[in-house]
Amino acid sequence: MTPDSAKKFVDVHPPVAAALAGGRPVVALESTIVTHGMPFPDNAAMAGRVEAIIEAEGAVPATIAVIDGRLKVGLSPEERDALARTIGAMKLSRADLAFALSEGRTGGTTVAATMIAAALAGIRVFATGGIGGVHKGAETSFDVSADLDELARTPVIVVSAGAKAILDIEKTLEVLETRGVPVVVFGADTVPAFWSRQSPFKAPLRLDEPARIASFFRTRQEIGLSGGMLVANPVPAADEIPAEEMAGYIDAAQKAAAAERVSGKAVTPFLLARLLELTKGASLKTNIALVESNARLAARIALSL
Ligand code: PSU
Ligand code: MN
Repeated sequence: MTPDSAKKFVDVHPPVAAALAGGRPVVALESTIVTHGMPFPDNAAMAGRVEAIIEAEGAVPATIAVIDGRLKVGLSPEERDALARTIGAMKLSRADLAFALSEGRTGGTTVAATMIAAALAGIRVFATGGIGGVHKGAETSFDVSADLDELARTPVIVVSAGAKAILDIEKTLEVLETRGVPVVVFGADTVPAFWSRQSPFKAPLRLDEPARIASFFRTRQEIGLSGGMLVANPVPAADEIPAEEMAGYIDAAQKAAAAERVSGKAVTPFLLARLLELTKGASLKTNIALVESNARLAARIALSL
């Protein structure tokens, strides 16, 4: 698909179009976190706050979603709120993004689908919470997120808090390395584990300034390497849940998923919802804090680019 043939499916929100035309910084945001990752009304509040943070940093936010078969790059506050309230929205990745467009459906875009849309629109920086990765037990379930392949092929910088600790972080790092995806930890020597600042795994690469991340991305493109880059930004210390404490909850959530035979696309939303109950809301509070922190860093990288 060439960007030209894609144009008829895409609505670029006017402030986003103006920023892109003027060469001003834009940060893409995903929407599966809105439709499947958090309950209403926290999802709506989070989506608004994250956009405000990006604006305060001097960049233009572009939340990406599919609404009634239109690929939206940037939403109005009304569209954002309506999406947050939508019941039964699809969860759209590379495999089903075009299905939603062709069938006139509504859905949240995952990291993979948001990267595709961002690249189509000419947006190079994208902020999310956590990426999908290799699930624990993938050696029998084969559950490996399409986000990893997308990082390998689509030229977008994805700012995350690492891979969710519900995943097998070590295997996720192995796959990223195999596919040639740089993993840059921002300001730390170990890979963060989403709700927690630390994991046992050493940072593959470390950079401490947004401008250096922008420069690294530019250099990759200048030497002709295709594909994206993962930035892992540890959750702010004040908001973290220690890894030992999360481990017990994650174990319980995983046992529940196995007992209820949850599979495929339903796994990540199921685990997140179960953790929200088990932590009595603490996991959600941390999730919101880390998305906000990632949005701030993404805006600073976009400004440097
Ligand atoms: N991080 C969150 N909440 C989410 C997700 C990430 O805190 O809902 C979503 C992202 O959209 C990511 C997706 O791309 O989960 C991964 O799903 P899967 O494991 O099915 O590929
Ligand atoms: Mn999966």
